[in-house]
Amino acid sequence: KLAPFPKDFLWGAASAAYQVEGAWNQDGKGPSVWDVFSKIEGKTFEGTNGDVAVDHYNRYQEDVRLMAEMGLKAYRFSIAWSRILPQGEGKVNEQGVQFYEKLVDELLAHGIEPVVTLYHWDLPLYLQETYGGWESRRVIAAFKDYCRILYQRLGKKVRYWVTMNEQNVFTAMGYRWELHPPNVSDLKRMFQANHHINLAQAEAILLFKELVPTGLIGPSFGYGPVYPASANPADVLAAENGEAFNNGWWLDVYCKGQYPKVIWQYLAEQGLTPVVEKGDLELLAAAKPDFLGVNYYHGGTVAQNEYEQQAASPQREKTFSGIDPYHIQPADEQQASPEKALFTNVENPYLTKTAWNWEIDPVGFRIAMRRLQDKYNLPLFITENGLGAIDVLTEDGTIEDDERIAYLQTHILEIQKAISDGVEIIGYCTWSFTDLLSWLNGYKKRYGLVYVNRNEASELDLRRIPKKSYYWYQRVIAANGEL
Ligand code: BGP
Repeated sequence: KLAPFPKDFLWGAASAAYQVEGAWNQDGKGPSVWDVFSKIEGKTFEGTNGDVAVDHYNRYQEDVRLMAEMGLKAYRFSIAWSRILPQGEGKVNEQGVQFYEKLVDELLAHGIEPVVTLYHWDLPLYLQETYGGWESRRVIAAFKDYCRILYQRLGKKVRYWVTMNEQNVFTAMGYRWELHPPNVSDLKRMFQANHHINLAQAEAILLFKELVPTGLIGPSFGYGPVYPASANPADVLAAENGEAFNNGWWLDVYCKGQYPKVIWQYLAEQGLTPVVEKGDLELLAAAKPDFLGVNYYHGGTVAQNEYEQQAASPQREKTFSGIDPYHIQPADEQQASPEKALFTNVENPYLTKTAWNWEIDPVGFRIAMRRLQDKYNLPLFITENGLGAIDVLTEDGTIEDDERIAYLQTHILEIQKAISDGVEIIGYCTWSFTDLLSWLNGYKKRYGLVYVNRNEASELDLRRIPKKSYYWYQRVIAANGEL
């Protein structure tokens, strides 16, 4: 028999500023790296960008009303750094701060717990252009100052805070695959920027403990368990390497304050380890998160490098639809891959896939929750999980997204199983509340419980229409997860 969900379980939904807000230059907002990157030809799906997105900035009241009607208990959103500080540092833009104050008040007035993400990838452009973004230590200090403003202004009202969203994804996409800003392919630079992001996060956590003693803070990590392709011990070892390289490289730093030795050693041999200054490791060790935010979509399967399946595995194309942000390794790039000797990514024959080629793996979700709790011993907050699909608005005005319902249902059941296994879970935010901009797939790949009418050519009325999944999730919340 399964244990019930805790009474105060936070049934939520999530979003990120650049993906929903629009209003890209309204009320004093400065440009972010995404405002520029999305306009580079060929970088985003059909040239889509977040200038308007779903205009949440101007329609937040309507959105919160829809959340309240659904019974949502928590809403995770991110703050656009360049709304608060148009240049990322220096003068505060009052109007930007006030927008988030109003949003938080609106949520609280409707009994919805705000969950604030400090950094969901939209670095102020000025910091990139002036200092070189995360490659500069100067940006660590700027991030700390930005956090201070938010802690001071929102710290009394907001209890849950997320530091970095998917550091593993945005560093790889930005510094390895040239698929995100800063549009670089340079592993040495990637590992250096990554180290600075770790330090920025540690500073943000320490400052938080000082200024918001009643709150809870942690990172949101894009976690996927790594499976061995077979019971061959060499494959099992490869899977352990995969766990350390794909996950431990960040999680060990967050939770244990140290880089995993196996990977450090391996990167050192290739001259890829970051420059670590005096005091850095002490800082990392001192900053302990209160919870671990988990974004779960899928895991990965690996084999020892020489595994014969390597030859048989279909080549992955670097197309918009085939992107797997966690472990993309287009065949042509495997040559230059630093993990080449550690493991080889292979297909998993047991799993089906979404229209975007992402594996559907609810059991992997339970494995993830158990593994993370055992390894890091922190409460978990599921900060993202959901299905990207092509949703169709029918002539009678409904959206029958049964596929999404099935996806969410199977994943929520695994949460209940994990709770029954003894894992402590604070809440679950489905990705996403409304439809929104998918970084590389524009508005075609939809995740929302609420449809937004945004079909580029013809209509841009941005009407909100609850999907079938909205009413389904409403019932789930009302029943506290008893499906
Ligand atoms: C996560 C990001 C989200 C969201 C989601 C879906 O990696 O944190 O911001 O975009 O993935 O990804 P996509 O839009 O690429 O399908």
